[in-house]
Amino acid sequence: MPDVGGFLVDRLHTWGVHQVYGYPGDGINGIMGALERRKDKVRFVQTRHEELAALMACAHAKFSGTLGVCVATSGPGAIHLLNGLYDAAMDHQPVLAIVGQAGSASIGSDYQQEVDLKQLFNDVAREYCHVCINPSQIRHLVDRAVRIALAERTVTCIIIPHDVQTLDYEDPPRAHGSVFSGAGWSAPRVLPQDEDLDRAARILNEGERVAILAGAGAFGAAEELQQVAELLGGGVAKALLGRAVLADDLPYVTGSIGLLGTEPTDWMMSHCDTLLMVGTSFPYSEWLPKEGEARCVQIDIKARMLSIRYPADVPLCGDSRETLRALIPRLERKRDRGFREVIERKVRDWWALMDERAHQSAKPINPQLVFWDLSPRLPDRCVVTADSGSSANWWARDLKLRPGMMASLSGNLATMGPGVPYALAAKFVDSTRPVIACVGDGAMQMNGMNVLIDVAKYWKEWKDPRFVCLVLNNHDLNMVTWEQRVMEGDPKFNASQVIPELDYAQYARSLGLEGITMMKPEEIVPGWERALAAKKPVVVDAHVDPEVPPLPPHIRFDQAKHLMFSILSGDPNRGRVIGQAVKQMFTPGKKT
Ligand SMILES: Cc1ncc(C[n+]2csc(CCOP(=O)(O)OP(=O)(O)O)c2C)c(N)n1
Ligand SMILES: [Mg+2]
Repeated sequence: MPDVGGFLVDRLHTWGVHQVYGYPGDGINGIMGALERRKDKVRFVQTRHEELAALMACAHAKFSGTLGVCVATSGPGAIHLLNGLYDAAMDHQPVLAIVGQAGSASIGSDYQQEVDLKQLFNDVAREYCHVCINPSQIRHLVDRAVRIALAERTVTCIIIPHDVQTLDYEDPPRAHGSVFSGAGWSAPRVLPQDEDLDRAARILNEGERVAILAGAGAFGAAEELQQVAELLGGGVAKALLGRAVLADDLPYVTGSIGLLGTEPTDWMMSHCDTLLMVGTSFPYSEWLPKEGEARCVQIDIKARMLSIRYPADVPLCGDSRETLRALIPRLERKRDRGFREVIERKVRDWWALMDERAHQSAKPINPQLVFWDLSPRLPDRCVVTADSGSSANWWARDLKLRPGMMASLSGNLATMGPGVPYALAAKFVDSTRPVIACVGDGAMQMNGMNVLIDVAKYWKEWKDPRFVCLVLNNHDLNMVTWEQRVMEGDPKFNASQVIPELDYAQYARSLGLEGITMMKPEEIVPGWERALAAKKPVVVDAHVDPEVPPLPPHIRFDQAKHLMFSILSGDPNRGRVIGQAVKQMFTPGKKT
């Protein structure tokens, strides 16, 4: 019989786990030894930091649709995992964290590296977090932690004191109190009741102006969403996590929603009489129709996510694709296509406006132009990640994603630092896909630079070497600078917002990777062509203007007032801020 660590790894393998992300420490030596002896079955991927291991496990789940696993030592290692685990929990990703603990005999003695991990992980892993105190327990701990993570789409945690890891595993005896668990799970087909589908269809058929909002839960239901949008004559907006659910070249796809959203989405939400939400928990209700002004049908696989952002007349608990399939035969094709026609016109106008805004001059480069020029060059099947920061704005608005592409960011936690670890995890999931990470210089200094060390370590094993890390080099924590100006009416606080200068291209070269610097608008297109044809990973260091405002689709009066207040009350960059804001706000856009 193997020891507990060995049984753990074997059981994970039985569950279909082939790689785990992590970092060692003496609190998990028993598990590391077992992984070493089984390295042909389950690969240990060493990351630079435990937070990166957890973020990569989250991205692994996002891009593969399977379980992500991360491993860390007791105390400090376990604590480092937390941010990535919250990212997974809040974006509903199945991730298992396995952490060590002080030896069982010393627990409760304020021992070195002894942290109450059960208490610490009980929140993030609230569906399942347990300590292994008996070798026979490990079997059901693994079976339950994996099944619950997959079935509930959540984070689970197993804590193993380090002496227990090397005790001999024994199957539980046939005796009172023994537990006999088994491995294996496949997703069920979850469908609402027929009468609820009928009620939903009635509302959708009665509506005259239908808006659809799709989120990450609609992934895999593109065909059905298109059919529904066709039948109902509506438009489809996408929450950030649902960025790749439908291609942006469809004429009725209005793009993203919210502060990082588009004008056609905003118009559609404020003029619809019926809202169909599919697999989304987009949090900002102020960007949805006003309560009472639209009737709502919502589809979500998790009942707890129903009717919390907008009161749903018919909340449908079900799988997006299956539920849409069941709805389609109940829907009538709307004869009046007027709403659709306005949406399509607004979508065309919006893209023309994006084109114009991207081509406004800036100092030295308008960040939108970097994304605008990347958009038509995006390789087929690429994965595009973004970070929290202004990169998310331009990623949300200026890239036209095509069918077969994937995209993600930290949606609900909105943590800084996932852009590059997500991108590396995408390569571990499928190295034939080209990958592009779009991150700010703050996020690059926080996490991205560390991950690049791993990129340099692993890239030679990839089937396709294309991996581009775009750094928006603006010497600023720009998103927050704008939030402080617009939401609070405060001027830029240099001590908190300005970040140190660094040559990212040079840094990439020091790791044996390629570095490309974009200093002038004319360098953008040749830079992208070189980056996307490179035979090794590339860092694109784009020197972009921090004073180009990431404007919401329509800037509200109170925000504009705050902005003006901040400008007048001594923002160190007031002259240029006014210039860029005015240019962006009053770009007329081409009307079609
Ligand atoms: C871990 C964490 N710390 C702080 C924040 C708040 N925050 C959100 S965006 C941002 C600025 C990001 O700056 P940078 O990466 O340089 O991107 P930019 O907006 O300048 O393009 C900050 C500080 C956060 N979301 N997560
Ligand atoms: Mg920045």
